Amino acid sequence: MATKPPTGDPVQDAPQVAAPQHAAAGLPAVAHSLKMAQQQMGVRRTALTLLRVNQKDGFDCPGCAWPEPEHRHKAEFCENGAKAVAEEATLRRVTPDFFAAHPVADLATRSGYWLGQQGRLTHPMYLAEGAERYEPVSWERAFDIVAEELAALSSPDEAVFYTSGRTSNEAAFLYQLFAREFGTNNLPDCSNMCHESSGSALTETIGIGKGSVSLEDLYMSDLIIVAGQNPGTNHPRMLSALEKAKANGAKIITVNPLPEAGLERFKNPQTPQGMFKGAALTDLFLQIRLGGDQALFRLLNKLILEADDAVDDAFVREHTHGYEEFAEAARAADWEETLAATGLERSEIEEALTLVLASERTVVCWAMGLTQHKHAVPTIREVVNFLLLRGNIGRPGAGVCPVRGHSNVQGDRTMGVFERPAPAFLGALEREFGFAPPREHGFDVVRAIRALRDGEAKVFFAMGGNFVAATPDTDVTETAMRRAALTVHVSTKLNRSHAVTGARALILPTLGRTERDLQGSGEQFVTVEDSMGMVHASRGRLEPASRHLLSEPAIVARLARRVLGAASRTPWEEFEKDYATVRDRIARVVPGFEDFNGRVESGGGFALPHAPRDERRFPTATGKANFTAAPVAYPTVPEGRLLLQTLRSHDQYNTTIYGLDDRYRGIRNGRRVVLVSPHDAKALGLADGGYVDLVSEWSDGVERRAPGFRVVHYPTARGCAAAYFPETNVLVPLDATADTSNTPAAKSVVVRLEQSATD
Ligand SMILES: Nc1nc2c(c(=O)[nH]1)N[C@H]1C(S)=C(S)[C@@H](COP(=O)(O)OP(=O)(O)OC[C@H]3O[C@@H](n4cnc5c(=O)[nH]c(N)nc54)[C@H](O)[C@@H]3O)O[C@H]1N2
Ligand SMILES: Nc1nc2c(c(=O)[nH]1)N[C@H]1C(S)=C(S)[C@@H](COP(=O)(O)OP(=O)(O)OC[C@H]3O[C@@H](n4cnc5c(=O)[nH]c(N)nc54)[C@H](O)[C@@H]3O)O[C@H]1N2
Ligand SMILES: [Mo]
Repeated sequence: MATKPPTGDPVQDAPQVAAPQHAAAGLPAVAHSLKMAQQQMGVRRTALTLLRVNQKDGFDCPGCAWPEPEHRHKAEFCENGAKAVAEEATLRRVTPDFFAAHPVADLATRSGYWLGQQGRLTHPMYLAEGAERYEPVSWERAFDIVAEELAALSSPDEAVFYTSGRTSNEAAFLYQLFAREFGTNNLPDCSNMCHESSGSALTETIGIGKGSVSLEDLYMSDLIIVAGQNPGTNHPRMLSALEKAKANGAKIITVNPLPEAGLERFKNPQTPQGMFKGAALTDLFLQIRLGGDQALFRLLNKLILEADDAVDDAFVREHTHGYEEFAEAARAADWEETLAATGLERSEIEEALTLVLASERTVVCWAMGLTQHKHAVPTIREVVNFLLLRGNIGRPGAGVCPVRGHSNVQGDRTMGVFERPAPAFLGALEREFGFAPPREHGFDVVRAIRALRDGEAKVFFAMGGNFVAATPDTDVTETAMRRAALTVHVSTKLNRSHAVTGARALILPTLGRTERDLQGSGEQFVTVEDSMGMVHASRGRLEPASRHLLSEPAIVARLARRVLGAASRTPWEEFEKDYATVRDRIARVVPGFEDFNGRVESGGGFALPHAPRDERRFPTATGKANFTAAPVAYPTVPEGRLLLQTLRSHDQYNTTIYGLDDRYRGIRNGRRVVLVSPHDAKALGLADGGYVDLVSEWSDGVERRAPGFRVVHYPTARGCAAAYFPETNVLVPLDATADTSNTPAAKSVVVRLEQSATD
């Protein structure tokens, strides 16, 4: 039977290791994605479903936020998009019988992989206080339970409303509206763990926390720097854009501690020649130490300042602020210190400089390798300095390109899912809906965990995601979650957060992107915003996984009616019936969405305004683009220790595990591996194939331990190690966060590797 989930658990984690690969995609990727899809969906459904991904009349891929090109292929998805779709459109089901057979204590012993493989949730389920099992519950009763617990709070700020980044614009807008009418800005989201550092750095320096380039800009650029990102796995369709840019003459510099296969060579499965030979992508690979990026860009900035005619003086004069102070700091950059911080050779940085100076149009792309460090915000500000110096913002072929993760994480923020909303946004809500939204800032992810831990928050509600597995310091977080009076998860699939609950818990099953959404006024579509600020419609076609599912907008609307009652003048019923009425309100509240319905229905979608990109206008406090001059920082690691980054394998989507392989890195059938450079391994006496415990050392003196990882000798930068999350989240201290953005520093954990007792 194609659609049967695996039975054994713990699933055998027995890593087999081969040499890493040097090219991504090609035939194996196509074969791999079809195999996974057919295991979940069968052959016919696989064909029907995958052809609708990212088409104008189809649904937006629930994978990453990479934009769709103007000329779409018949198959506008990638291997990992196919896996994301299969995971949602699976024919496997988690029914009330399943919950009867598996007490919560049993679910808590299962791996995330096993939980996810059981299939789609079909019924609202309730775990009563003291009960051992979830039991089916009606939607009415479920909303009553939430209302009861919310009413029992001594302040609305004792409730936390989390959002993951798959939620549509319509659902996100209603959700934040409900939270604020209820009375709190406690709206943490996955962005707090993701690109918050980008948002913080960009808002301060260019006035808007979003990227400034389109796909066309990438195609037109002379130089693309890809820093701290692994697109071969996490944004595979980006490789097509890089290939096209290369064909147009662009150079690519890759800055990464790991040689990632996708950036070395791309075998485009959509072209016959690409399938076999493929295109080399990276021209210069800078194998940097973890956290060395700010130092690298600072030195490049010094070298630009010292080169003849390299600074765009007119741009600097007309459009920027803070140049003098920045230039003084940059001139003080030190070669020796930079080489130590980055682990690079002088000649490599000189080679990079040559490419930088030869480029008239430069784009810098980045993702979690830059955002998840203590000094992430100054690092990204330094990237901005680098681009400003040569006028590389607000003209074709140039700009900042933070590559977003979840498919609508950017849209959720645009819709107001933010614990620190702008006063102008709150003002617009107040005018439109006639209530006074709370003005005080709410909890972000890390603060929400502290509040739960300290008994200051008592109700935790999640619109998607897998909070306890995605967040840092697993033991602390799980203990905190268990202190809650009520935990509620609106989910498509079973995950660990359903097994680590408050005194009472609810699972509210919801429609996925791929599914038909029928409401009172007929069939609905939703909208999303991609990583480049393009908004477009998404329409599911599949029969819903169960007739008991409600859509996310319907869940919020019904909950709001039940909780807010007659006090609310918001037409929740109408919103549920017809999402176009939600878009009419968005059009009046959120700048850039004028005539939202008209523009989104006419096909293709539209681009949101972006002042720096469109008119070289910088809506910052100074009215200019701001140079900044933070001191250079980089992690230092005590003798005998390594700096660990926690990252994604090829077969996972955040906490959703598709399989146990990481094909490009040569790892199969296991996830408990730690990649260490052969030099470090030798110095530390760690044989390839030996087993170690990872022990994290942090200033609070607590030793956090993740046992039983197979050592893999791997060509990573010296002094650095890598292992997959969520298994390693137990090692990331809750208080180890980025300055300003408060993002967990998941890419720089100081660890000691101890021989496992069982080795
Ligand atoms: N298939 C799939 N697609 C996904 C996801 C997924 O899990 N699976 N997740 C989605 C989400 S939410 C996100 S945010 C994105 C994440 O996309 P990525 O940011 O690509 O994800 P990571 O696996 O965390 O990889 C981080 C990369 O940065 C490098 N790196 C780490 N530290 C440093 C550093 O200090 N400096 C530099 N220069 N490089 C560094 C790592 O070696 C690695 O190549 O992907 C999205 N797309
Ligand atoms: N150590 C470490 N930790 C990290 C990271 C790291 O690099 N290292 N990366 C961080 C990043 S970048 C991110 S974005 C976070 C991700 O954090 P989250 O977004 O919270 O986690 P996901 O694993 O993406 O959530 C998966 C769950 O979402 C639910 N789901 C899927 N689709 C839908 C839908 O359409 N609607 C609803 N309601 N639910 C749905 C399913 O139940 C599934 O189990 O993790 C962060 N954690
Ligand atoms: Mo993310």
